[in-house]
Amino acid sequence: MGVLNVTPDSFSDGGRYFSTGPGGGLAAAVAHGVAMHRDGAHLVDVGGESTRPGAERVDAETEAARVLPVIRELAALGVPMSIDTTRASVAAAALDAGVAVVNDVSGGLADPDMAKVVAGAGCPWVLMHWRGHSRQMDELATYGDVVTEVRDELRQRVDDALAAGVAADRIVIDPGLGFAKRAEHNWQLTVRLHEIIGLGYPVLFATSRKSYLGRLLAAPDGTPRPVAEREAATVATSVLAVAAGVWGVRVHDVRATVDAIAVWRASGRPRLAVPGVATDA
Ligand code: PMM
Repeated sequence: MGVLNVTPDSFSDGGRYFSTGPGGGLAAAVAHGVAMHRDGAHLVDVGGESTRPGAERVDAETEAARVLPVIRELAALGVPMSIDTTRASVAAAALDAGVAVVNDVSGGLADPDMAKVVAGAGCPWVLMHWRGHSRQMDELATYGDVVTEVRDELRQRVDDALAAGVAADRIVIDPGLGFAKRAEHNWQLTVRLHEIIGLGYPVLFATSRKSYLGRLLAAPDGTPRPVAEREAATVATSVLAVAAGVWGVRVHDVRATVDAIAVWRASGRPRLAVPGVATDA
């Protein structure tokens, strides 16, 4: 999954593909979506609202006005897409305009109408682990055992989706790295990713350029590695997740991760050993 944020303020690519902004953002956004598809993205994930920690919300009309022109053009060019939104109205309009998948970072919690839209469309729905909107999520990062709690809360999101009429084979789950999670929580979810996979649903894993990687690679004086220089770490975390058995990874630089996965495949698709589980090697 390749990231296409058409926002003025997303943490990594904010402003670059801002479709309603000055300087021909629409053409740049469409060209970037096409390029990611050509580089091997099975889905281009179009988002019109920044979810970076502390971000203020935009209204639904603004969000839709950002994403719909991009989606229409990419659909006409045959690029498969997901819509990164927590709003049912934006998801419905994006589905009408040609997206195939709804990627909901709130796991259905932010908008009670989302389940209805997804069930009606019969489309895949990515349910991410979420505890609250960006402005408050840092204070919600309190856990006893983060992996157990994320797993249990994801199971609840899945049960709610099933109860709302979403088919089990349409559900994808995501532990939501960086969303109400500190660095140590993200690493625990990486080390014990098999426990999330063990829920029995396809898993999406999204680490791309996130701040915990910047902190891992900080300079000796503690300055975090800049966003644009976290690519090797992104590739490493994504390949580890693929080797653990995830369904997909969400990245900004599609080519680098696709190349690394090609190496993993050519190497016989080595699997990470899971504690307590016999390998089939
Ligand atoms: N992270 C971001 C946005 N959307 N969607 C899913 N399913 N999982 C994520 O972890 C996720 C997401 C934030 O990153 P961005 O600002 O670079 O898009």
